[in-house]
Amino acid sequence: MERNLKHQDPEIAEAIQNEYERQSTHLELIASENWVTPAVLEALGSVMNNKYAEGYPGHRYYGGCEFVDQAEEIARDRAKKLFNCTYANVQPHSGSQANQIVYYALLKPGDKILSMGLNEGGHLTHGSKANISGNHYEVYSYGLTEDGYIDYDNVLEIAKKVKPKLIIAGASAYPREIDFKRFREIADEVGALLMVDMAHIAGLVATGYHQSPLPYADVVTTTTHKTLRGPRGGMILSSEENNQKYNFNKAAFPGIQGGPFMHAIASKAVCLKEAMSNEFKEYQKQIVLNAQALADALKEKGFKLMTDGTDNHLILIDLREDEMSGKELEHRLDLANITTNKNSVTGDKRPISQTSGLRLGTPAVTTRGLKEPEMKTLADWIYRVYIDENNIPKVKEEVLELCKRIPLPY
Ligand code: DSN
Repeated sequence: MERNLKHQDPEIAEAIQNEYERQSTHLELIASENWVTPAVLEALGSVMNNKYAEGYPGHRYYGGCEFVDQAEEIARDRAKKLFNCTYANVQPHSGSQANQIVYYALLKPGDKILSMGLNEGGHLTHGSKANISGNHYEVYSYGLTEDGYIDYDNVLEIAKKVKPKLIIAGASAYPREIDFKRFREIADEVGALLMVDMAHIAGLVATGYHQSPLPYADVVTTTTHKTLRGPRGGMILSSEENNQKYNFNKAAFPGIQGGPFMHAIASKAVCLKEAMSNEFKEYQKQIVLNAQALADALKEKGFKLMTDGTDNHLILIDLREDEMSGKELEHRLDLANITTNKNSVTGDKRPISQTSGLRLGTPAVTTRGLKEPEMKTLADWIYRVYIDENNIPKVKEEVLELCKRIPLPY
């Protein structure tokens, strides 16, 4: 059998090589992306891909599962140890699937959800009309203060009025620490369940750089590929007691998913082991230091930031009062080999296709090896591109120089 991709399928080999070139010659500031280690990639591209294993370790619907059982048990044990909980399901194919599984376990169609709105920084799967969650459930949204902080009093006020079955905490674009204890108090006051989607901050939670939601939430969902720096995928964490009560396992399989991706599960196990190391802890610390250095440097250049800064890995540039939209700034930066994404911000008057925010994140550039001095340089480049598009070619040249000086880790 031909084992060489380049020989067997030159077109796809070329697309992969081009993507590698793109990643090595661009600075990745998308807050949800990262560069996994070779070990994570090796497990992902392994023969585990070839195995069907519907069910759970020890209870499968297929023969020959002894080694995939081994991998899944290791992954579950590591997830429980890392996040200090008694239940983990590592089968969700993604964060969206993890959320859908939890809804299926906890809710009936028509039940009420209270979550952060998509335009405020919440996630599509937390009840957006464009998503199944927004159609199957009655969704209410809580807002942010004008400068972008979660307004906990407003959450409580709406919760008291609406009496939701489920409150969701967690966001895709929120630069500050989330007070999960406060969310628990609100949920208790109105008799709601609390789900936390910690996808963006899972790496910070694992290493103590963000309060853990596990002591407070009835159930926690996450992706494994953002700050946690693993393969693309999802996980559900809770207590074994809650799994007995709500049966998350059954909601995952056969409720929502069929065969689990055993290659992804093996790879999740590798990333969870890495996340227990001192090196990973240092890495998470640097993510936050870099985000804060970038925020400070952007402010020095005159940019307005939502909440005026950051506690975590991401920054939201506030363009609500600006002539330039998030889309235009994203486009200009793209031309200078700096990859970002436009993002709606609270009170945004521009349509979602334009937006008045730009989201920046430091997980991937920190993996690459950039530190505080480079964050100053980045802010300078962003400013020069923003102020005059004629600066783009020169900035691109400088970005390419930096990419050569600090190459990708492999
Ligand atoms: N699309 C992810 C993000 O960029 O935040 C969330 O799923």
